[in-house]
Amino acid sequence: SPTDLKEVEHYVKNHYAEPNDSMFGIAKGKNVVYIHLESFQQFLIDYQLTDENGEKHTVTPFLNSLYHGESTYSFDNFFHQVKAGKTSDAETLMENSLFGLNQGALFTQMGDKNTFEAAPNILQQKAGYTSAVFHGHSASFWNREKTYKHLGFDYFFDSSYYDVNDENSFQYGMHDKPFLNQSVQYLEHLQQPFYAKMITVSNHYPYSRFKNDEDGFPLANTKDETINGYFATANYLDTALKEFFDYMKASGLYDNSIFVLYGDHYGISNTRNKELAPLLGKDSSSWTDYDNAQLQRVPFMIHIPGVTTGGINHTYGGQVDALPTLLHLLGVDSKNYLQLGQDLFSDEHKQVVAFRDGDFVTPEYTFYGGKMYNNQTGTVIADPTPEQEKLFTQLNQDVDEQLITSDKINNGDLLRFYQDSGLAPIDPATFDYHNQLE
Ligand code: GP9
Ligand code: MN
Repeated sequence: SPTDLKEVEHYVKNHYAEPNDSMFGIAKGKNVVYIHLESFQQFLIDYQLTDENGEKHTVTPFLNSLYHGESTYSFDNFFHQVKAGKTSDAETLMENSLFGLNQGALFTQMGDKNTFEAAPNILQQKAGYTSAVFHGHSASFWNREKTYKHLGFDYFFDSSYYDVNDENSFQYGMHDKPFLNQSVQYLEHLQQPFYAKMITVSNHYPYSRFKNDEDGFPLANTKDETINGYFATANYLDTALKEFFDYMKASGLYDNSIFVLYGDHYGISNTRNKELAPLLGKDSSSWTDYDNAQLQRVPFMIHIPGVTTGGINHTYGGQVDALPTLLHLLGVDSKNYLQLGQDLFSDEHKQVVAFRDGDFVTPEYTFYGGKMYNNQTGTVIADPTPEQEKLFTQLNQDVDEQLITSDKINNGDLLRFYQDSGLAPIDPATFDYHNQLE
């Protein structure tokens, strides 16, 4: 209702974080290539897997080089915020700076009904961007085809645009190397500047070996097959990305593009983490929910060729913060949009990261599974001081308010009433993803 919209607008105004002057517009006019790192957790970065001979193997040498490079703004306290909608929830968060739903997936429940003011739409209307999604799987998965039209994506290259066969694919679509290889021909033909998203899948559960993975990265040696395969499929993704960057350089697109890499959600679920613990140098017997929470970190890296002021930023944030961060780098102020995250580079960015179920993490505290932990010790705070009590109440309120505001917007389809963005409404019926080659 209009009253709900007023409350939402009030929240958004109060929560807005001003851009950082030194970052605003540094990537203005550049192509944006989003790279979705399937099931990729932060602990893989810089990880070395020890094989049965005691030899160490770096899992993601290419991503590590980006992560540590001077042309990449990397984050090491960035968390996924998805729930049951998994990949699609990550997309919801990254494209809209809104959360997914507390139950089920927004893409399937509302993706083909609601009004959105998503990244492709904003960038098209405010900065003349063309937008496209690339994904070597069927268009109907997660209701993507319909949802992307509502998000304003101009193009969607699904598996029908690729040469897919039994050898180069599995149940979730094409393996990353042929997928990225075949994507470049389409990418090259997009009108620039473009906003493109590459959704990888090889590093998807069950992380099993497949034909043509010629690298033969070793398996881990635990009792859990899922954990054992995870490093090898992540390594395959890493090699695929290295190749993709080489194609981008060869095509001449690299210098005029920025690359935003993000992990969508965990790959190893909490029920398996005790088995994973020894590989992380931890003791399974003392593993707690505190440790589970810390493992919800995923990569967030913004690689800007030519820039030399990158580095590892320790700011706490989550996927909801990605869009305002990106818009500001592109020189588009997020002020007038109903976005719930905050620019990670802003001095006003509040370091409270909400999980979808109301748990949260801050630099000092972790609230997970109904318990409050001290990050310094990793132990439960059994007797909070009065100041802590007050702070925890405040943090809980902040988190609830953000989540409730998101639910109000989505459940009430409130963006259909919103006027102040200055964006013309999009007509989903104008997009045809089946005849998009000249
Ligand atoms: C498949 C893929 C997987 O198209 O994006 O989604 P997930 O199972 O991770 O939600
Ligand atoms: Mn996923």
